[in-house]
Amino acid sequence: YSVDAHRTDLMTITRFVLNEQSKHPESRGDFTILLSHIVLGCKFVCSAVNKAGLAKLIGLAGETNVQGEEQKKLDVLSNEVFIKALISSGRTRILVSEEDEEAIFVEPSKRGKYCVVFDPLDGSSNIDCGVSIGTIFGIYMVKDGHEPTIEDVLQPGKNMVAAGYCMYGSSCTLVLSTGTGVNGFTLDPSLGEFILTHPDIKIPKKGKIYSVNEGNAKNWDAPTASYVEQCKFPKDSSPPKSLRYIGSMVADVHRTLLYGGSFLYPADKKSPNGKLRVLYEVFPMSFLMEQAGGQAFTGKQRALDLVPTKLHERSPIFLGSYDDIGEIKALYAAES
Ligand code: AHM
Ligand code: MG
Repeated sequence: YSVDAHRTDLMTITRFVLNEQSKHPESRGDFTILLSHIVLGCKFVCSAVNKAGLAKLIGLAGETNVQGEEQKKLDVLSNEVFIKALISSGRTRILVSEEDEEAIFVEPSKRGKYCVVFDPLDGSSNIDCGVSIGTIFGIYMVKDGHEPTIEDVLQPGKNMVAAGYCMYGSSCTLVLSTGTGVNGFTLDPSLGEFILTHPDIKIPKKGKIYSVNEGNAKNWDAPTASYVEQCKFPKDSSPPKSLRYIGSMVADVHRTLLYGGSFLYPADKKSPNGKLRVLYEVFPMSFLMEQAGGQAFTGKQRALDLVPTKLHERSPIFLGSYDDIGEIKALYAAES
C-alpha cells in the first residue's frame, strides 16, 4: 500500500476489517458491524472531548445547562453512549464497563455472540488540563447454546478475539488488533472516517524510555526498584533511559508502542495489586503489545494467561518492548 495510493484509495477502518474478515469463510460480517458501533462511540467521545473546554467557557458544562438540567460528566456521558451503541449493534451479549459495578446482560432480542469489556474514558482526571485521554476495549466471543453468565467474561486475555484503544489527543487515533497484528487509524475529521495511517505496527525490540509513576517508589518491591535503578544507572555501557509519564494509560501505552520502551504500573505496599484493571485495561493493552511483538508481564506470569476472578480485578502490569520486559522478567525470576 503506497502513500500515494492512500490519497485516492482510502483504506477506512470498515474496509480494512471487511478485507480481514473475508479471509474467514464462516464470517458473516458480525464483527464488522460490532466494530462500526464501537467506532461510532469513539467519534462521539472525540467530538465531546474536543468541545469540553469550549463548553465550559460558554457555560454548558457547569452545574446546570441551558435547559436547567444537570450536565453529565464526560465519563458518564461516554459510558452511556458506548452502552447504547453496543446494545443497538445487536451483536453483543455481555458488557463490562469500568463505570458500572455490575455487568450488563443484553436482552435476548438484541443479543449477539460478542462480549465487550471497556473503559469508556480512561484517564479522565486529565480532561480539565487538556491532556490526552482514551477509550480502551477488549472483545470476547462466546459459544451459543447457554444462558450468558459472568464466567463468559472471566476469561484469560489470550481468549480475546480483538482489542484496541482510541486516543483523543492532538489527533484522534484508533489502534486495533483482531489477532493478526496491530494497525492504527487516524480520524479524518472532514470525512468522519478513520483512515489507515499506521499499518502493521511493530514495537521496537528494545527502547530508550521507561514510564512509571516514580512517586510510588517508596513502596515498590525489590525487582521493580532495581529495574528502575538500572534504567537510570545502567550497569553496562548503555546510556541511561529517558523517563516519560503522562499518567494517562492510553497515551503512555501509545507512545510505548510507537517508540518502544517499557510502561509499568507495578504493585506497591499500599496497592498490592497495582491500580490498573485486568479486564478492560491490562488485557487489551497486553493483547496489543504481544501482537506488535512486545511482551506483557504481571510480575508473576504472562499477563494474557491471568484468569480474572472478578469483574473489576486489578493486576500489576509491565508491558512494552520485548527486551525491556525480558529484563524485568529476569529480575522477578531472580527474586523468587
Ligand atoms: P482511571 O481509570 O481512574 O482514569 O485511572 C487509570 C489511570 C491510567 O490511565 C493511568 O495509567 C493511571 O491511572 C495513572 O495512575 P497514577 O496517577 O497513580 O500514576
Ligand atoms: Mg481507567
